[in-house]
Amino acid sequence: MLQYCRYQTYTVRNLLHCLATCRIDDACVSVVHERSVKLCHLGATTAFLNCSNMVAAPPGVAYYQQTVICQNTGIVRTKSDTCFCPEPYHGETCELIFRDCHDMKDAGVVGMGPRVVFPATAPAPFTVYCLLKFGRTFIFSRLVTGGLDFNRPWQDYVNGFGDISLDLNAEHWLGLEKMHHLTANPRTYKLRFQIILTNDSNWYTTFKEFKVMGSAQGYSFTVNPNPITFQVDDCMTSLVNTPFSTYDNDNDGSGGINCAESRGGGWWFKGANCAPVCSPLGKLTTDPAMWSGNPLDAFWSMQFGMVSLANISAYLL
Ligand SMILES: [Ca+2]
Repeated sequence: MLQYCRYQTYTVRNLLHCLATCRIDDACVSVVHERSVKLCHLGATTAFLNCSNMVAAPPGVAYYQQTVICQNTGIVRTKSDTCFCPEPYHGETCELIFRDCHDMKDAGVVGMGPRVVFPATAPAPFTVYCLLKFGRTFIFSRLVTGGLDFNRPWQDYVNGFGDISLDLNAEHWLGLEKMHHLTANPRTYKLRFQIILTNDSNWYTTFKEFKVMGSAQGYSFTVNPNPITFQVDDCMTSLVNTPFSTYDNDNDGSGGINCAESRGGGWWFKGANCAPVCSPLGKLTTDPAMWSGNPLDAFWSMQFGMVSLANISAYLL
């Protein structure tokens, strides 16, 4: 005769109801369901283990031994007794959390596209664009010929805009609040700009120890002053501790000009000349003669010569 160790008995509609009752009870690891009387006995241990209060199961019971308890809304795969974990949770019982795309890479997740992460300080999980082969968490991507308008107000830059689920190009701005929570993770992040020109050449600049402060600091950032690579103009180190600016929230420190307005996009602008003149989100001149060195260009370097920008993105490593 089947025996089990029960600690709680409920009246239930059916076996599924009995299992659901077990799943929301942290102490429950097994159930015995008596169909005829609609009783569900919850067990604090699996039925085949010895325990002090074993009772004999009545005949005709449906018995289910759940050997895995899934946390964080994970669902038990009853055939294999493993957990199916919704992102950002993973691990044997969904007890681990993906804080960023790097965590996913470390866990063996592959591919690219939108994934759900949950940084430790964030109030809720959110979606980022991941390139998992390299553990990249994108913070923005812009196609110069793309359709996404980057000339937006403060709240859009705080919350993020663009739809990263739309396509592979995933034009978007993740949002300052999410950047803040991501870089508040214990991991130290590198920030890398990737610039692709219309001749398909790739350019990178990588900075160490990038961290975006919170709203109280105007979402200013800190970064190690020594870039790892330096293929294009350094547009970051002189802007450390500079608050973010948009056309409707001018924090560029110059009373005579609104840099975000004149450049057509939000950025960490500073000073009367909005230096340094490499906002990746600014306007792009339509005059080819002006492509090299025009302060209104989107992201220029003398090294680019007459070749224009096709895509610029930035990601955390
Ligand atoms: Ca100003």
